[in-house]
Amino acid sequence: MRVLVTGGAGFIGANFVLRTLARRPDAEITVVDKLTYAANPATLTPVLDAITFVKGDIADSSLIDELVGDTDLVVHFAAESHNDNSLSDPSSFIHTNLIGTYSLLEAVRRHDVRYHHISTDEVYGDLDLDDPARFTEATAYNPSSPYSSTKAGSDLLVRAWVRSFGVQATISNCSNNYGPYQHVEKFIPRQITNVLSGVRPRLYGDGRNVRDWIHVDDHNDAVWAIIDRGQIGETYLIGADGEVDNRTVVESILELLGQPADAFDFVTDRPGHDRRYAIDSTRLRTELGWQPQYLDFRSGLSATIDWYREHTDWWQAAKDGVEQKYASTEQVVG
Ligand code: NAD
Ligand code: TDX
Repeated sequence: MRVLVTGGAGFIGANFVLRTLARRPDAEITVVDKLTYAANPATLTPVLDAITFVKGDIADSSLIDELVGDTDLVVHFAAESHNDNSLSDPSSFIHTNLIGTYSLLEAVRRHDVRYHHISTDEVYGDLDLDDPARFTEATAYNPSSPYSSTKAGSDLLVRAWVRSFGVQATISNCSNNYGPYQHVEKFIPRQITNVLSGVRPRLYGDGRNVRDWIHVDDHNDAVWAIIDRGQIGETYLIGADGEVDNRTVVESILELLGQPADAFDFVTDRPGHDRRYAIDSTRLRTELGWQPQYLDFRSGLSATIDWYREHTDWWQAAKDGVEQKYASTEQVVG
């Protein structure tokens, strides 16, 4: 099976490529990636002989038409993915998440190619801390940020291309991923690499916002379950019952790295900061038989800390620039 992976030099896409190479010997992988600031080409260096790598923009419709015409399956990970960046400049989010997805949909439509669309639980907005509800496939879209609104828009494009043009597509909306090869701008790698660099972790607002953590390998196994056994035109929510508040995550990182659990700072809150995400993944589990393998968040976090400690070369080059950018917007408040 020929598989075109968009965004395969980023966090989840690269983990997907590495895991697919290890577990699906029938897959012939081509990666298309623009290599934005978020990509780290070093992740794929050890496997470049086993894949075809194309540097390119998913919004380049002639390049995408050529690549899609030569594949059996598109798995679309490429995106501008960081909420904080979308607040300072949304333009690249419109370009990649909306125009880029449109370009892929038109190509899979022309070539009648199977398409899986990777999306996020953030399209559903947020939940109150004391709300017993969790997101399901039936929850109404209510995105908060430029990032999540462009992801919501891209999901709606997919639904329309399925209904109007018969495109063979599935959609998955996953909760927050953690694991190796995640960019140091994101919460968990930022705090781990802060502590490893002798800098205090930074919590937005009151630190009580809740994210529903899932290991990236569990996410990617669910993606394959949907590709193999999902129903065309359907949406599946991916989550591993991993709700933890941000303060608890930071305290755990500090403890696991042998620091006092209170050695962090509160900084100015993210504008529009979503309070809580929570996924009900019953459909994926009952209809497709998927189960997460990483059941204990603290041990998954510990393994992730070990990975960052052992791979300083992978993240060090990006660290200073990320922290300079954060320093221009955030202030210590407590
Ligand atoms: P990432 O930012 O780490 O990687 C994105 C990749 O896409 C990078 O390699 C980048 O170079 C590439 N890219 C960006 N614009 C491109 C363009 N125009 N053309 C080609 N390539 C381009 O992102 P991630 O965290 O790996 O997220 C992957 C996908 O999963 C995204 O669609 C995101 O919305 C979704 N998602 C992420 C999470 C999470 O917790 N990280 C959770 C749920 C869903
Ligand atoms: O320094 C920080 N301090 C802090 O308290 C950073 C970077 C974040 N935070 C908070 C904000 C969030 O409540 O931590 C939480 C997680 O933040 P991010 O890593 O920026 O993730 P989030 O905004 O939740 O979005 C992530 O999950 C859903 C991904 O970046 C998205 O691509 C995905 O769709």
